[in-house]
Amino acid sequence: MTKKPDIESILGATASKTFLGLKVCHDFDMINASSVFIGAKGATPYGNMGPFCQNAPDAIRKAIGYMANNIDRYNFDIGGPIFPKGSKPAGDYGNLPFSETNFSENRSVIRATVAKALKAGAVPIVVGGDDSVPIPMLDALADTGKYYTILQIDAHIDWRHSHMDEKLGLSSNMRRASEMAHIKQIIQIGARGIGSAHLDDVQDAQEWGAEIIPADDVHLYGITQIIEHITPGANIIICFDVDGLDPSIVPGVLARSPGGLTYSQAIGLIKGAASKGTIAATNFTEFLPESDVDGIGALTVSRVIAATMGVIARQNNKSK
Ligand SMILES: [Mn+2]
Repeated sequence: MTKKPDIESILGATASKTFLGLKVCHDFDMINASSVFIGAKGATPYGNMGPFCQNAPDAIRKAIGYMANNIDRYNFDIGGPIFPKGSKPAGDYGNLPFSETNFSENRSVIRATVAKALKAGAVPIVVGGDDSVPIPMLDALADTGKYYTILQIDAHIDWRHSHMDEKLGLSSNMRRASEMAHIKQIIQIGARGIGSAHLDDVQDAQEWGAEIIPADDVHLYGITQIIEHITPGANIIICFDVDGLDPSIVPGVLARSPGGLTYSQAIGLIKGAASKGTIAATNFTEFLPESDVDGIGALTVSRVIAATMGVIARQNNKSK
């Protein structure tokens, strides 16, 4: 038997409990962070499913632990160190408390924490939980008085009125977003195969004005045309369901669906968004560590988040 070489020790890895070894960042010091990783185990899980993505935040932190000691090295995904000289680094808020019975409390905690981050000027990066998590995050953005464009990356459009008698569940987040006065534009990227949507859900989405770009079109025409859809100067919310990525790079999802986005397309969309407007909030949901294969999905998602932090740190510099 051959032993796997320990690449982590070659890279100088040390055990880190926070994402990328970032400083723990609580309410009062979010002001010193360009963005903040907020771990969420869930919000409004469907009754028979439970909080199936509750272990995502810790699995994602662990997957990028090997980079914690090398955070100042050149990251070719974003053309420089993650946090360039003069920029504010990101922080890690830890995991929010989660109740398996009191879903309204889960939503309140997410909403309040996102609101605190926004007030401090740190872009919230809400990580973990199923796709019900974005709903309270989006709610919190109403308080800013600004208007927003949502860039949703997902294999599913999530336009169900309700599912399993639950209106605030994972299949309804874009429907709920469309009902919020502060959401002016929704661009949905990566849909493929069969999801929760019926024909009338797709028709409602299109009637509202949601721009649906199926994964096939992303592969055929590239991401440039999608970035052109973003209103110039927009405040952008990236709602990233990691099943939008191809299951070959993120096998740790509930329902693997072939034909998903590549890593480069995802990074390109995030960089493209920041070039067109300002990223105001993000979430990364639906990662299911128990279905992952050899940690490849946790690694992919953690790398997308690290690149996103770098993109956000740069946009903060730009605006000053
Ligand atoms: Mn999905």
